[in-house]
Amino acid sequence: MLKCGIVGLPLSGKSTVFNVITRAGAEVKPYASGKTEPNRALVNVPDSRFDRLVEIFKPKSEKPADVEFVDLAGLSRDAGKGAGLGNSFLSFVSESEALLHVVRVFKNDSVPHPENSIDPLRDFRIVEAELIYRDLGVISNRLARLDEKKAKKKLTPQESAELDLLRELEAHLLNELPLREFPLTDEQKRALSGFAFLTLKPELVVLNLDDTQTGDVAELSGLEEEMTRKGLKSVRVYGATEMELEQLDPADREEFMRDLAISEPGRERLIHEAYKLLGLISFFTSGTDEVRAWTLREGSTAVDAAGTIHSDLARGFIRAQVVAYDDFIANGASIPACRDKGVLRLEGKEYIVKDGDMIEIRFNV
Ligand SMILES: Nc1nc2c(ncn2[C@@H]2O[C@H](COP(=O)(O)OP(=O)(O)O)[C@@H](O)[C@H]2O)c(=O)[nH]1
Ligand SMILES: [Mg+2]
Repeated sequence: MLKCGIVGLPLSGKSTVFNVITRAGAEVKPYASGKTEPNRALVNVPDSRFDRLVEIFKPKSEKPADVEFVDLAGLSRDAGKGAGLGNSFLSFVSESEALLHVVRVFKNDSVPHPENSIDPLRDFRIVEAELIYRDLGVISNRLARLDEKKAKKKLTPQESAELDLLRELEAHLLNELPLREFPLTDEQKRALSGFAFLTLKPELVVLNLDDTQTGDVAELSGLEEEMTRKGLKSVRVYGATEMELEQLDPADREEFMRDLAISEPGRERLIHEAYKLLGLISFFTSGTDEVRAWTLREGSTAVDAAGTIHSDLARGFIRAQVVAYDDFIANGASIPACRDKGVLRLEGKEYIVKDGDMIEIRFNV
């Protein structure tokens, strides 16, 4: 199950954004609570291709792809050094595969700001620094243990390599840079995966605006430059307004969206961006029993796809019958027509699955 954690300063609008995405109705309030247990909700990934396949096959059951969103308690200055909720909060972040970082841009005198002024760049840097401190802590614990061992006996070659790499990463973090800005090989990334470094996770910045803040927003100039420098992507959300929007009926909602010049509701925009950010693709299994969308990481093989459905399908994998959704639709949603045209293919284990593939696994166990 894919998990996306929402981080940000207290009162930046994290629960509001969570509600926009999930319609879960989590509590939203103008004061910081001492709550540590996060709000969680599963969200279906909106996909018009899936909807069309359901219309075509009229299956007995249907299941879209889903992502879990976790709304965490606010991260304050010095959390990484153990202040406030500190470590209990950070343990929830480490179980997320991607981060949505909510930054307050909106002005609202009835909502206090923990730093007492609206300054998105400063707020962004406070939270980034806390994530960096936490990763530094993880590294120094591990380095201490490796050093202790080294004092007693010789380290294995892997341990020596690990020690050297961790020292470099430590120096990098001490320059206040996240690990995602450190050049790591795929092999090194794999070796480090057990540490669940927070600053290595893909991150999407969510700019939470008032509905008066459209076009060029003066408050954003510094932060937008910083994100460009860091190669981070951002989405603009009118948190409070879009939360209300989710409660309107569709016609009113569309009018509202036109006024704000937003083409896709915040909910779908955020889910789609998170999905892209994570390098995720969908493939489909379809028939009259069930139409289902499945989530895979880009670059996964046909066997990985089989294993996502069921471990037996991966174990007894023979071949995958594949047709691209677009080809299927272009050929009148007819499998025999796809076969005649040669767009229905049989693929082996090593086939790299593409977004929108419709797949049927042939297997034998
Ligand atoms: N004006 C305005 N107020 C907002 C916006 N987003 C959140 N708020 C208000 O800010 C307060 C804190 O929001 P909440 O989502 O609970 O923040 P959290 O502490 O980060 O979870 C609430 O009173 C919200 O109604 C926004 O986009 N505009
Ligand atoms: Mg909250």
